[in-house]
Amino acid sequence: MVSLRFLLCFLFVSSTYATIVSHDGRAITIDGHRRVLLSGSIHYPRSTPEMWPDLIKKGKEGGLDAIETYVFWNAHEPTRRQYDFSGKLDLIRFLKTIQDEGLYGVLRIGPYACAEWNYGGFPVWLHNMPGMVFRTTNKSFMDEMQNFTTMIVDMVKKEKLFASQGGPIILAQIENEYGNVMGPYGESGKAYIKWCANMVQSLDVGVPWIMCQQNDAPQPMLNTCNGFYCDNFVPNNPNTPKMWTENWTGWFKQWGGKNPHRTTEDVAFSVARFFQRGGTFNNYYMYHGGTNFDRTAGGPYITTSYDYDAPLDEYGNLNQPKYGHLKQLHDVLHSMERTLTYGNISTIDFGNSASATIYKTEEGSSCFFGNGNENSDAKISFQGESYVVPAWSVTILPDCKNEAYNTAKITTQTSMMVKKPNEAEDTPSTLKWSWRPENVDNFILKGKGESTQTQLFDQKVVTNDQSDYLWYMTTVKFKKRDPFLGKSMSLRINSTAHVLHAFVNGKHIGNQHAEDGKFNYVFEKDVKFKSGRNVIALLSITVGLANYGAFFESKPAGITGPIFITGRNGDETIVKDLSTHKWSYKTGLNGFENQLFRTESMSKWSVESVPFYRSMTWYKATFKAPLGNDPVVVDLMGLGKGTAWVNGNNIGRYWPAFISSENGCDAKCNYRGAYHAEKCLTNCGEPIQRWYHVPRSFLNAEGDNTLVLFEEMGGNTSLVSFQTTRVGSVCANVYENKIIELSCDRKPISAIKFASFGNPYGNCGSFEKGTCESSNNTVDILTQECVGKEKCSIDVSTKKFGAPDCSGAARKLAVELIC
Ligand SMILES: *[C@@H]1O[C@H](CO)[C@@H](O)[C@H](O)[C@H]1NC(C)=O
Ligand SMILES: *[C@@H]1O[C@H](CO)[C@@H](O)[C@H](O)[C@H]1NC(C)=O
Ligand SMILES: *[C@@H]1O[C@H](CO)[C@@H](O)[C@H](O)[C@H]1NC(C)=O
Ligand SMILES: *[C@@H]1O[C@H](CO)[C@@H](O)[C@H](O)[C@H]1NC(C)=O
Ligand SMILES: *[C@@H]1O[C@H](CO)[C@@H](O)[C@H](O)[C@H]1NC(C)=O
Ligand SMILES: *[C@@H]1O[C@H](CO)[C@@H](O)[C@H](O)[C@H]1NC(C)=O
Ligand SMILES: CC(=O)N[C@H]1CO[C@H](CO)[C@@H](O)[C@@H]1O
Repeated sequence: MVSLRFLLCFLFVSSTYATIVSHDGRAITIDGHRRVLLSGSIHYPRSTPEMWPDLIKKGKEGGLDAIETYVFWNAHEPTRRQYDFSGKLDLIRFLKTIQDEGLYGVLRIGPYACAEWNYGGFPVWLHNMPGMVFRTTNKSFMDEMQNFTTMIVDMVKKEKLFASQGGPIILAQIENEYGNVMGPYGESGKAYIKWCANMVQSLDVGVPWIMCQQNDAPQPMLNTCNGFYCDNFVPNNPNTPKMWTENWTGWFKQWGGKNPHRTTEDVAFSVARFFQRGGTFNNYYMYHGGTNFDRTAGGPYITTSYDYDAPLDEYGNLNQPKYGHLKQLHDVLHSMERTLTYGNISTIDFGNSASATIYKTEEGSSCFFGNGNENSDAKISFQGESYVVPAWSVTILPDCKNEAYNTAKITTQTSMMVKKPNEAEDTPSTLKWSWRPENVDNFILKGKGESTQTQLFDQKVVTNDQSDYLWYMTTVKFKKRDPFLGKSMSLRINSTAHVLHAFVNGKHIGNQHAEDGKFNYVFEKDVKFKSGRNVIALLSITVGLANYGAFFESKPAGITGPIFITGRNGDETIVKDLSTHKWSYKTGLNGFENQLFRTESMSKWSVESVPFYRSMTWYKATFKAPLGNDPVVVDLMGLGKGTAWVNGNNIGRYWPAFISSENGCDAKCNYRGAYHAEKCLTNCGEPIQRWYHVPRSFLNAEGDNTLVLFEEMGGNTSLVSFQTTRVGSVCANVYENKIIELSCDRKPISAIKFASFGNPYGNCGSFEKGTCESSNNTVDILTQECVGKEKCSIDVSTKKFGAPDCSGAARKLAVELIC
């Protein structure tokens, strides 16, 4: 083992040496050796280049072998043949950072990414090319896909980043989860997959290509599994190893929704079971989710935070215990690499969903005891010993005798994160604001845009997705004696606008958006029209374009109609169809065009009578960067919906006014049983996202910083404040004969809040003493060993804490310490 690792390190530093990556039916092989590979997804545009080294280093320390990323076509080619690889989009720099840490890379070029990314990663100009159909044998599509894929491969080759050239990339991916949606594409879909395979084979990258969720992946493409569990997955070829390219560590968030959590025990269970059943490559989706800055969130309605409940949180802090519990699992799996990849496999079925899997080589054996029963613990007798495997867990015994790891027994600390106020000097308790109105008069009073058509267009077609905003405007004339006038009338719009604001003759008559996961709704409001000319101005706002499903590129966005005015005259309903009226269009808003968000913007702002709850309003404030290195967030509670910038950097859309419903958070979170979307929800009755990440590199450490908000719906800026996020307290609750590491993540431990050795109960933040407890002063022992230090390692034993009589039951140490 040691010599193999040493050899690999050597290969990394001397980058002129090629690494031979191949596979057999058992595993990916690197220079002829079968490997157990643990990989984690980190998408480079969802953090900043300044954050990358720390994130990747934490991945390595967490026991990962590889970092995986998609490539985001629409970010790199926002306009056809005009490319952007700067800043967060510097793919090569990201791959070199992976290389510098000595990790492998998995490059999922796609170029379809899905990934809750705007339009799944496809540029909207591509959709707007004549006759375009995505992801099938459409020549225009294939030409563009080949052009982009080839360009990426060429860039990566030029920097010698494929393992075959001595670089870190051991695997590449083409297409993405196509098998899940391919039915509706019929025969063309099948032909398209063959074309994809041939196309990438011709690019000659020297490492294997994977196609995830693609049962018909042609050889030599490796088909792999994505999902919450992949233990039952069988590759489509005996020569393809069992690989899991997306193991969902959590789930994403949607505006108006609830915060999903996937328990640490269940993620560990799914991975251990996958390896128990012969898996050898696992990638966590996500390992660090990060942030959907700017307009990159997919959708519709996906939030700016892409935290994903991943092992590293949105800001790059360790999400404990998930990070540490998985690190221990990785260490155990790596220690068994040889038996797992070369051993003969035999299984014993104990019934009731309990089983043992034995990997046997000449040198020794390794065992997994799995219990898939969600209610009862399994008592297993094996080679003269007896073991208890808790419900919904896997025990790993690297020597088939001693339990080294159980997925349900967490011996890693739980970290409770807190937000701290900005303690920078001269920071007033509330920000001082200036403001300006967004000038909408031309549109809402005059109905004047840039182009006219006698048709309602899909928003993508008009805007090319250069903006979230599109005005649809028309005029309606009523003669004095028109039967409509004087009747109660309403404006009725069938809308697929993610958010719609409607104005009649300059008056805002309402706004609306879809709810409960639907895409469309009917907007209907009573309106008073006047005789003569009336202006109807509709502002349609996208909140992330759809990113998933067969033919998702044609899912409508904007106002596709029909639009009616209805009036009632006695029993008679009169309907006026406006759908084929002359519609005037205007993409974007003035404030965006004039770049009011730029620090150097010369526009006039007023400090007088800063308004509350005024729609279409720009706000600006200056602030000092919080001291230290802790990640910075801005609390936008009190605002409606809009966009925020810090020093001209777009930190994403915000929408704290969209409150989730009250129900669904009551059930106690039980890790036992398969994960599903309604499990372990939090934040019912609250906004899904209140805090927005401001990466340190967006801030001036010295001097002033500028926050600009564009508020669409109307909000109250009184509570807006900058804060830092860090570990506030740390808890552990472990059985005796374990060693527990406690750490405040590079900060000194300041006090012990609770400690008891015996049978304490409760959860982090609310531990209570039980009926038995050591009479030794546990708090004093821990104070001595931990307080003032950045970390301490506690041997949880009767030797240290005494031996209270807990009626024969195993003793536990519960501790909560303050950072
Ligand atoms: C596909 O691409 C070709 C360009 O070669 C185009 O002319 C054709 O209309 C496209 N659409 C369909 C549905 O085939
Ligand atoms: C992509 O297409 C452009 C023409 O639009 C061409 O100049 C370029 O060489 C193509 N790139 C690749 C890698 O095929
Ligand atoms: C593994 O199986 C092969 C083929 O059955 C056998 O020859 C070999 O001895 C086995 N190895 C061990 C360690 O049991
Ligand atoms: C408009 O929406 C209503 C309500 O959902 C629906 O019944 C009606 O069929 C829609 N009309 C069209 C033309 O889509
Ligand atoms: C704005 O919010 C603050 C803090 O919650 C509150 O005290 C104040 O009354 C609000 N202002 C208005 C006009 O509602
Ligand atoms: C207290 O702990 C010490 C070890 O530090 C041990 O020797 C002693 O027996 C313990 N006392 C009690 C009452 O448990
Ligand atoms: C392969 C797999 O498990 N796919 C699942 C991914 O998650 C979605 C949503 O939970 C399921 O519908 C899929 O079946």
